[in-house]
Amino acid sequence: MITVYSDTHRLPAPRGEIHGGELVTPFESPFRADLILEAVREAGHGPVIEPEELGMEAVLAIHDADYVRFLETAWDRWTAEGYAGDAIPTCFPARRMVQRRPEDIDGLLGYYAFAAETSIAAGTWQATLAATRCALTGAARLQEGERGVFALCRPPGHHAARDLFGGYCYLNHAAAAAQTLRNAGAGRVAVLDVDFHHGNGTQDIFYDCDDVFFASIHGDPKDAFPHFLGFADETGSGPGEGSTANYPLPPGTPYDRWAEALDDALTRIRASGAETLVVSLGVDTFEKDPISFFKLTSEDFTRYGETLGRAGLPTLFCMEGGYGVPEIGLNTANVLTGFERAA
Ligand code: Q9C
Ligand code: ZN
Repeated sequence: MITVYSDTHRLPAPRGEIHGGELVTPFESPFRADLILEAVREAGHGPVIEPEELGMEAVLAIHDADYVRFLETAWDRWTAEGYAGDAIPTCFPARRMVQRRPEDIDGLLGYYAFAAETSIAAGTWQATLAATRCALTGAARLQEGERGVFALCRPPGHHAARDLFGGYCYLNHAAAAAQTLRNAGAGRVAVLDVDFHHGNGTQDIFYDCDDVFFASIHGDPKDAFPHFLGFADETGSGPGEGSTANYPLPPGTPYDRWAEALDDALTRIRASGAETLVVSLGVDTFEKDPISFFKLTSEDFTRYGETLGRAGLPTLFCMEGGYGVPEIGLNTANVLTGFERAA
């Protein structure tokens, strides 16, 4: 399987993440992509290709233009204030406050963030744009007839909404690819989000849209990030009513229970008439993931890769989460290997 990857992910990234009241080394670190690249190479998933230098059209199709300009300029504006650390949002437009775009960088950070663990640093913009280009290049290969492509996106994307960053995400790579495939006449497109966390950004982008079906299997938001979206009664709105399916699952969920949700999601995706599949592939469902609570084993990733292969759709995998342990490489490669075996 072709892997799309850019070294740009390595540019100076946030040094700290607020976690348990401390500023710790971010869980979302360059080391993740190194492990994953090494494992997919070892499993024979090549060639590894560079993303194309694409324009901004696909990004602006799913993100607000002022938000994109903010992301592009935030670090320079932050350092111009004389601040020495990462750009971290600290004040948010909460209930009963005015939802008006501020002028200053501290205000803008809070306006465009939905969580404070995700800071902005020197290379954040370049890295996230390169990650979107990995997904878009993968989408182009799919249109040329590839059966499956892996976009090794870093930082991840599925928490980024039209005009919000957070959950280690700034631009939504899977959503940009899905919209691009849709515009290119791919028929209906489905996004299946198997990251441990709910794909709140992707859901938000397609919530009122009936030609992109969105399904997410994730830790119940009553116990897990992003806390404020991803409940089972969120099913879409307007023309998109019925085009969103959420499967919130409790702490300790083992593979069998998780796989039942996957089967149901795939049944819904088939019924939607989707002709192309974009998978938001997070491997933080692993039993040893440091910030999650499902119990999948490394073999389970192969098993569900096979299930995805049997679904029979051209499939673009976009890397999302998975943290802390060396197995994130193997688990990712296992999904792709299972897919290719069954496809
Ligand atoms: N202090 C993705 O997997 N923080 N994002 C959780 C830990 C945010 C995960 C709380 C987790 C975001 C793409
Ligand atoms: Zn996640």
